[in-house]
Amino acid sequence: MKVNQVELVISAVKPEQYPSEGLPEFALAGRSNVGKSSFINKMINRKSMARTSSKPGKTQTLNFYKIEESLYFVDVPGYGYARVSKKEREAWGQMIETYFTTREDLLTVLLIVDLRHPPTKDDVMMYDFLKHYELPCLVVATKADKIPRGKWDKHKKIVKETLNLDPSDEIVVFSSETGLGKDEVWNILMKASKK
Ligand SMILES: Nc1nc2c(ncn2[C@@H]2O[C@H](COP(=O)(O)OP(=O)(O)OP(=O)(O)O)[C@@H](O)[C@H]2O)c(=O)[nH]1
Ligand SMILES: [Mg+2]
Repeated sequence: MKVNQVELVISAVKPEQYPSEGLPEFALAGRSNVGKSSFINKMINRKSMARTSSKPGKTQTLNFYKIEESLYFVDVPGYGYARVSKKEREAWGQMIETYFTTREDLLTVLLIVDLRHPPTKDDVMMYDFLKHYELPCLVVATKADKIPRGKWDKHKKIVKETLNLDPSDEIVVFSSETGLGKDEVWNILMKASKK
């Protein structure tokens, strides 16, 4: 998909603030600093529409990006960032759980993991949480540019095995640096939004 028009509609913390147009929605989930915001930027051809940072914990709210008046990407704060207080972690959990479990417009959750390393315990928990709520899921294994091409398949297999990936869930090797996997992800999302 060629993206020209993108708008940050709202940074929400509670359901009353979610957009109400009923457009198909795709949410990002993943560890803090894994590359969720960078993924969005690559998908929409913008350098810094979704704010990124080399420090974890950049994204703190549910950020609803409207794309071409036809769908939303929702950037979600990452998990597994050790330097947040217990109280903040609880608030995060509440916000995420409410969003993922009640949002009817949510079509697919894109679980972003780091292709270089086996998924963490938190990644596995997140995946199990999504399966528990029967949320359709696409795994995006990003930062592929950081390892040699010859190792991609081996690492992809480790990601699948560690998550115990359901055969019905797809996984795409991705790079926000090079754009690898971008067309494949768009194809999957377009298919999902036509169902
Ligand atoms: N080489 C490379 N670097 C990447 C890639 N994706 C993200 N990064 C870098 O990883 C860091 C974190 O990226 P973000 O997109 O801010 O990560 P995030 O998941 O949104 O982080 P939080 O908002 O803190 O949860 C930044 O320094 C990015 O430039 C990638 O595909 N390749
Ligand atoms: Mg972010």
